[in-house]
Amino acid sequence: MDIQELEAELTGQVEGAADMAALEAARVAALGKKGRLTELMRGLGKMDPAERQQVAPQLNQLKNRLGDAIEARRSALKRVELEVRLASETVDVTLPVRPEEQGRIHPVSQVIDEINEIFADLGFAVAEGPDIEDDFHNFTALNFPPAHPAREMHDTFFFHPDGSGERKLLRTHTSSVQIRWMENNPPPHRIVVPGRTYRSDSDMTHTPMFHQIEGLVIDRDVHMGHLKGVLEEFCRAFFEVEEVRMRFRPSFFPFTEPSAEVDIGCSFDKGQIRIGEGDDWLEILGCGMVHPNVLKFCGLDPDEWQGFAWGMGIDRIAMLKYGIPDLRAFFEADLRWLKHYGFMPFDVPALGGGLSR
Ligand code: 2NM
Repeated sequence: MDIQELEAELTGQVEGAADMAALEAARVAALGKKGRLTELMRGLGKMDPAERQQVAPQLNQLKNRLGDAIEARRSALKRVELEVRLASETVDVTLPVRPEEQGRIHPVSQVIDEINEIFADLGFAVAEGPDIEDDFHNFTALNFPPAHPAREMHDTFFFHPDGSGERKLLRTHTSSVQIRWMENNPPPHRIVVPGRTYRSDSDMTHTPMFHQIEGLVIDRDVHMGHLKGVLEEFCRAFFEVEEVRMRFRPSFFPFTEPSAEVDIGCSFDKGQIRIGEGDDWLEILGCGMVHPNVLKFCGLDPDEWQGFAWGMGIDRIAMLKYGIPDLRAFFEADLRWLKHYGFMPFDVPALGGGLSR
């Protein structure tokens, strides 16, 4: 048989193979054990030397060219196969999630985000610190006297003494973070500190772990007028009302002097509470001018620096704002509760257009 004719036929089969299976069949038909070219090459043995010398190189070259053609076809088919797969497996990530997203943001997380947003707008940074504290940052630097009752067992969760005899504890307020911040950053200061806090207390209205947010402003000439302005602005933004009536009652904290507790005006109407109107009062936070001893413990000269601080419970104001009746349900991880009271992940609080929309 004419070798050129054979080459045209076999190459045609290879190049015309529509898929991998057809290509493999073409390869076997040409180069397999009983393939056309293999049979021809087997025939070389029976040729006389002169003829063999002429035919053998032609068959070998044909074998090489066929091999190359098969490889070329194989990679072309592979490329097409990949393109088809990529086209059929594309995912349009811009399509909406279906069914609706299952996850919810816990009301406490949502309210922390809201408060951070309000104070970020006023130029505050958000600071965080460890839940496990030492006596100095939780008590001593905050001007708690050595025998203050709040240090004792019935309020504070203490760890067993470590090798050096030191008793670590779970922070009872986030103020320890303000101390750490003042130790490690140069004044002036403007921070808010949200976080978990712990006290050995458990009943209808107290959980042993709860959340606080505290704020701190230290500068050369800030006074209680600034404190009042900041808290008024906060209450308006947080409760999303035009005006909030506020009342400052004298109080006592070791770490502030003078100290005050703040009530906001509200009304109770058929079990519904309304913020900012009516003639009832609701206590929402404690505050005051930072005690000179606290400034000294943080290495600040009280004759040069002064400022104010405040603290409030997040869980209670989250209940208040979103009408959640039972505190203890907050930490039960009940998915039905979370689905009812939780927030959609994309409902990120933003000041433009109202915090909670
Ligand atoms: C409150 C009430 C009043 C407070 C004070 C400080 C610090 F570190 F600057 F001394 N941090 N937080 C403070 C003041 C906290 O919570 C009811």
